[in-house]
Amino acid sequence: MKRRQWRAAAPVAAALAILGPLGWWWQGSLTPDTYSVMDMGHPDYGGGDRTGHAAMHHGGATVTALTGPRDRPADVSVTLVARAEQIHLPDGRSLAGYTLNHASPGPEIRARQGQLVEVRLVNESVPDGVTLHWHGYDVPNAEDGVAGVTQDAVAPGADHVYRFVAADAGTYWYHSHQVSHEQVRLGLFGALVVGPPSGPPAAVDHLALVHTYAGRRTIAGRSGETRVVAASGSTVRVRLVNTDQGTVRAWLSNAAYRVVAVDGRDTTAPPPVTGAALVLPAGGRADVEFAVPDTGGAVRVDVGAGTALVVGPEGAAASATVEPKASVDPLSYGAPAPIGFDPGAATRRFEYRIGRRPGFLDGRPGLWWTINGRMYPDVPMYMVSGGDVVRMTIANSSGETHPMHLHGHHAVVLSRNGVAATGSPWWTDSLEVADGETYEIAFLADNPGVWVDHCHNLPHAAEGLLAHLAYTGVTTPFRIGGDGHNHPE
Ligand SMILES: [Cu+2]
Repeated sequence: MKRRQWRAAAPVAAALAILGPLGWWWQGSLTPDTYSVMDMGHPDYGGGDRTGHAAMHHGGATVTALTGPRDRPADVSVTLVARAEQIHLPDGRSLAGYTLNHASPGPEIRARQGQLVEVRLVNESVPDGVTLHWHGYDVPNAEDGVAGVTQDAVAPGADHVYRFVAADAGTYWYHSHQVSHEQVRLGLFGALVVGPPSGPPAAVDHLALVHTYAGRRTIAGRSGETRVVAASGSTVRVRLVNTDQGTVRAWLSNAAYRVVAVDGRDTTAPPPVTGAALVLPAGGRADVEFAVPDTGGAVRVDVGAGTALVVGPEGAAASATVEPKASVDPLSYGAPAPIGFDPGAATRRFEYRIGRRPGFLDGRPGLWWTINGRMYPDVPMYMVSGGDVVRMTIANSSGETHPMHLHGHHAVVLSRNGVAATGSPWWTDSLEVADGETYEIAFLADNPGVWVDHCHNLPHAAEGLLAHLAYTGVTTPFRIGGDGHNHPE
């Protein structure tokens, strides 16, 4: 090649040297139109037994067999009809979104511990299809409601029946897990509250579903103040549920309060709190208990943005206080108690390290989340067997906070940034992991299936911040995309 020709060719060669690998990188990021989450990423056995792996590929159990009771009569029976239509909020606003039985939030489902809950979901007019996931409720896998993993999305005109025993008391919620980053924000959710098996309910037991509709924070669809009537001196339980994508801080004025439950689990010996707010991660719940003053005033429960409950006798006033800077720290709140297993005897140890880097996600360039240095769909498949004691380190160096949500299990927090938990056992299903934080958690693998383990800032999940926990020998016949049009995130 002559010198001049070489001069002309050099920039082309240089461009190819850059574009070639970039093209390869781009192409490698493309996900197929349809795939099974079982074929996604790479199995991680966490140092434990691998024997179930062969079973997984040679006809083990499928998630469809892991249902709640099919024959037992239902104690609580609810039909929820999903529609795409105008939401008419109690605070007078209207917006285009999704409803359940013509309302958002959808109906509150109340049950008692031990009852069989049956919910028939009918999709009348949601074009993308819908599902119901029981957030924080450790249902059998087939009832978990994740499109493409535990069922197909329910198409317009179709229905689907969920059945499960209300084994645990506490405060939970339900929401669609099909195109969830859009459907939850636009209204497809409601509360699930399970009370003790018998006995009278608390004098005042008030549900407070916090949700932001069209930029305005509400409690049960109402912005500003909502009055809750309660007699002077009475004890009140407020069940706070954060259905938003970001953290909510709640605080009380005119009363001390106790945090009596976190993520559906009662705390042990909760001390009274004053001058500190309660942090609710996205998807998280907390029950607070307090006494209405016997001097005639009311208690104000603020959830930020000027939205609050005012709890007290008719007409009683409660002046607002400024949001406290301090927060209740569940790591040291309350008194220790047995957790029922020994995290020191772990049979699997996993890492879930969240980062961020430039790359392509399904062909789209951007700054994307990584799990253990790799990007979706090249993420770990955490493999466990029934009976395993599992430890997981969740570390976040991504620059943003992530409320991490493992389906089907409650985990207990062992430590944060190397500091051991010393309070009431901190059972959680929605754990805020802030940038720079490292949590060590443990759980018992006692609910076979294929479970999503994802960020509940739902747009983050749609951007690939999700992985799965799978039991050896269990597989799913459902597929992402494809004929079922399953797009869970
Ligand atoms: Cu996130």
